[in-house]
Amino acid sequence: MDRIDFRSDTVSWPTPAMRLAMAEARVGDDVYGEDPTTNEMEALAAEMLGKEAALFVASGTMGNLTAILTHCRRGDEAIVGLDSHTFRYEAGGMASLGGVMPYPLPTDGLGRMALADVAAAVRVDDPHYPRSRLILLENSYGAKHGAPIPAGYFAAVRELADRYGLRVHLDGARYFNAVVALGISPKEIAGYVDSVSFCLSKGLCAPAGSILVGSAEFIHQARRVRKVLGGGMRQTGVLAAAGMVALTQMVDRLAEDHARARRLAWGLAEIPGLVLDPVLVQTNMVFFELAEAVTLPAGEIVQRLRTLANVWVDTAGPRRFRVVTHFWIDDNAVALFLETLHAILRNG
Ligand code: TLP
Repeated sequence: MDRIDFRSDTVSWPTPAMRLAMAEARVGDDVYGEDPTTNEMEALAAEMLGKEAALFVASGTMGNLTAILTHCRRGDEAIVGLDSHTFRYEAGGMASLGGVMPYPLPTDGLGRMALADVAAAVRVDDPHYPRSRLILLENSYGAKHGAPIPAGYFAAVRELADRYGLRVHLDGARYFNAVVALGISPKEIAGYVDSVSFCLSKGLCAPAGSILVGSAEFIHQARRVRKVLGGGMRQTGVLAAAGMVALTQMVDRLAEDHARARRLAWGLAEIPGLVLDPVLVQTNMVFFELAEAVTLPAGEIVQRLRTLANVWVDTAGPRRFRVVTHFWIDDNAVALFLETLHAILRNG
């Protein structure tokens, strides 16, 4: 990469193996169901998560929206974390395009809605209310330091959903980060939810795309919804070739990103003026804050890191930062970031 970019794992470039695979990809028209590489990737994704079928979509946002519009009718309600990506950062798509009403609930330190809150949010059948239809979950949970939520929570939500006749969709943008961190099979959590969408273009490094998995009937319906959203993309084999590399070569190595994020967090904790709890870092995200004594504005720190070392980080609040590790962040990048930030804070 041409910079040291910690702003997100979305910034990761395709790997050399991906570029090669893309150049040689066999392609066809995917709207006709004839793109061999896309078909191969969808079959592999479904198999990895233990679901019947899969659908390639353009982005994580499209994966979640396609799932919501497939599960819900207009006037249905989706119970969702107040700080989840789907509620906060997907432009209100479920409401604006689907007529689906979100019912946001607070989440705990790992990003879990309390089961009692979820149960209390379920509507009785009354013409005053929307119809409760869907529970939306996220794993790993971005707003809670990328926490990997253990499988037991999903088992409990499944039980609750079955009790009330609700569907469950998981925004698994970083699903493989979660399962690698938890040391479990990708089939386990997926087994408790009706659908999962996960991203190829974050830590897995593909240039674009996400995959939605679920039952054969669900994916059959989702294919129509994707078409409505303008997501019938023709020769997607070029992208799916990178996706195949992502699924076969890039999953296990996420553990390296997590270990590097932990080392980075412990390094930050040693710098005077920064506040964080490195123990919270379980996947590839590190959040930290400026101590009260620091007078330099966060925006100035961001600028100086760029100017001095071509290191790019993002703020996540007036005195808060988020840094994310990925394939293109190596130990030298971490060391340069720590050194430069230390110097900036020391010099004031
Ligand atoms: N997240 C991006 C930004 O939008 C914040 C990032 O840099 O983290 N679910 C989750 C949990 C996500 O973090 C994201 C992207 C999405 C869905 C949406 O994926 P895309 O960007 O592919 O639509």
